[in-house]
Amino acid sequence: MTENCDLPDALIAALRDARHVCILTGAGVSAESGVPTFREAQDGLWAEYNPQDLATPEAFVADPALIWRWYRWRRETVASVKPNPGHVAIATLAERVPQLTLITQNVDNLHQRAGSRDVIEYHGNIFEDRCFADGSLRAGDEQAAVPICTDCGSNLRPGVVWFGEAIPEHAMNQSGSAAVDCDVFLSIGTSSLVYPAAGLANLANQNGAIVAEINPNPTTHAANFDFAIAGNSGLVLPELVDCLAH
Ligand code: BV8
Repeated sequence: MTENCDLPDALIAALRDARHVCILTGAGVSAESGVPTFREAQDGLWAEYNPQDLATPEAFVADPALIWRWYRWRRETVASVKPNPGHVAIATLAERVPQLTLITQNVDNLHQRAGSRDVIEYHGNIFEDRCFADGSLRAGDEQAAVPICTDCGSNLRPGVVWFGEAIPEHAMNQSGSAAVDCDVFLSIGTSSLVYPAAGLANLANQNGAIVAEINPNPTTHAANFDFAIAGNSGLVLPELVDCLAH
């Protein structure tokens, strides 16, 4: 640790020398904005449901109105919060390194609202409506219990990737290329339980990148990383940007 910087010297040096930094974020980065993480128990009305059971095409087919109520509740929650210093630090970091690729598992649009550009939305975006039949982007009737595709009459669905569904091809390809090419890979605010996203850090590591995780609760992957920084992203990331500046 150098003076005024509590982060590992070797990590800061690797970031200073990096040509290409790749960042993968998960729900933990949005936690400090007040968005419950994916695995935290949901409050109130939704406490009886497991998100993993709701975020599936089968659940939607079985009860589209229930799934729309869940996503509209989540949309309201996310629309009512603001990006936190962790989101802002990632947007700032993109201006401080030659190339930064940001891959997010989050569907909440908070990185974009913090100023990040070219965000790879690995699991889609909760604010998009798509035709259930062909996946095309549509503008749904917000008052309808289950909005209908005006083109083909199918139900509309939220524009997220559900369990059992393939990652959008462009997101998959761009993320894989960035993981292979990057010099430093930061895995931030994710339990690293959901694949194929959780495999990206290992892919980067196999291709010679320095890999670090930032999470108050070390994950099962922590031992495989070069650095496991136990801390909240809203505190660690602004400090990381500050350390780089000095
Ligand atoms: C697919 C959108 C195949 C919906 C989500 C092996 C290989 C491939 C697939 C699989 C495999 N094994 C199993 C699978 C299937 C499955 C899977 O991974 N299951 C898991 C549960 C084992 N994967 C899939 O189904 C994927 N699709 O593989 O398709 C295929 C191929 C071809 C054709 C057809 C099919 C699709 C997965 C996408 C699911 N959709 N979200 C929605 O949001 O409603 S995933 C969902 O979980 C969210 O996106 C979330 O981001 C994501 C991951 O969770 P995390 O972000 O990590 O959040 P979590 O709550 O778990 O953890 C938060 C962390 O933050 C914690 O560690 C906590 O300590 C930390 N934290 C808290 N506070 C802070 C903090 N960190 C920093 N600072 C803080 N302040």
